[in-house]
Amino acid sequence: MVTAEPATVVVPTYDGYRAKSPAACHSDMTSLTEELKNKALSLGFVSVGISKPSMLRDLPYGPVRQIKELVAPADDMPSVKSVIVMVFHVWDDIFHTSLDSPEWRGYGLHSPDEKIESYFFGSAIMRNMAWEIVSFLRARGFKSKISFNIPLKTTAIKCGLGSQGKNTLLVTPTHGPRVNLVSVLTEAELELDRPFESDQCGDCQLCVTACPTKALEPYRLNIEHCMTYSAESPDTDDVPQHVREMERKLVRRPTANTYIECSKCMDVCPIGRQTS
Ligand code: B12
Ligand code: SF4
Ligand code: SF4
Repeated sequence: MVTAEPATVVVPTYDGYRAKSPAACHSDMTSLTEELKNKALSLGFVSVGISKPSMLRDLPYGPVRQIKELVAPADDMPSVKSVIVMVFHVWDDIFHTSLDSPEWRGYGLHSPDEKIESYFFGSAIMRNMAWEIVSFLRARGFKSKISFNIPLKTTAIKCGLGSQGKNTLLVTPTHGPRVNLVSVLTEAELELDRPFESDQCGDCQLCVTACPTKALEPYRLNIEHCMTYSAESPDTDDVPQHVREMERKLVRRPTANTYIECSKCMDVCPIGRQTS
């Protein structure tokens, strides 16, 4: 009887490209995944999960008003094999601070070729941390990039990192919703995590009742009633007058071009309060 030799495949390793058996590939995949996760935790992320494009087919892609076009991982990086989501604990108001240039007027009121400077400090800090993961993967021969263009909350659920709360945010078991998210798309094949299955909210409604403008129904946000949208869109006419007034009264503005985005629906959540 003649049996076929296990197929050999070529995988990138620390010391370049060389042939490997499938068993060796599997253990390489496990050790690369472990090393990558440990690296992410040592950088300060509180958790990290992994999924792949074929498990992310039914997510809410497309435009969110004029705010953002959410795309599938393969539309952001055609050769993507694994999608990594990393969770960053936001423990200080600095992470909610937004700095816009004086020309900023709101989504949809600028042409795409206008150069407008805008920084959200939570994203800026996470982006720097996530670059370390991109460099880690690139040094091992895998094309990789940071992405904020995929729907991060629902992708995080598929990566096993938490559930979507009644505030519509990702609620993590350890830090509740008091987190920000960033993803890295990579050509590396990594071990996958299982999607998070349960709902953690139960009978709680604290975020829904705490929202100053009543922008929330359970699991649903009325975007134009959210003070974050109102603050980010100072000159649009789609925000109701009473929301605009409340936002001008309640949203703190440390300097002329900065404001601290509302985070009431994150702050009140009892989940993960001990660690947050
Ligand atoms: C657009 C956007 C906004 C918009 C619109 C928000 C929205 N909910 O869409 C505005 C400007 C209002 C906004 C506000 C805020 N945002 Co924002 N935002 C985003 C962005 C870019 C996309 C969000 C998105 O996916 N919208 C699409 C819609 C379809 O998603 P959805 O609301 O979750 O809709 C689902 C549910 O409503 C659900 N649903 C509807 N009906 C029902 C009924 C039932 C029964 C159930 C179960 C579900 C359900 O189905 C819908 C489809 O899946 C992400 C970054 C990213 N790339 O993902 C950050 C992001 C979601 N924002 C974030 C944060 C922190 C905030 C704020 C707290 C502001 C702040 N201080 O930073 C507020 C919170 C407001 C709120 N409660 O959602 C974080 C969330 C972190 C977390 N813990 O999840 C993100 C991930 C940014 C980041 N990089 O960390 N945001
Ligand atoms: S960010 Fe503020 S205004 Fe927007 S839904 Fe949360 S609590 Fe309400
Ligand atoms: S405050 Fe309550 S309802 Fe809102 S997300 Fe947290 S557990 Fe869920």
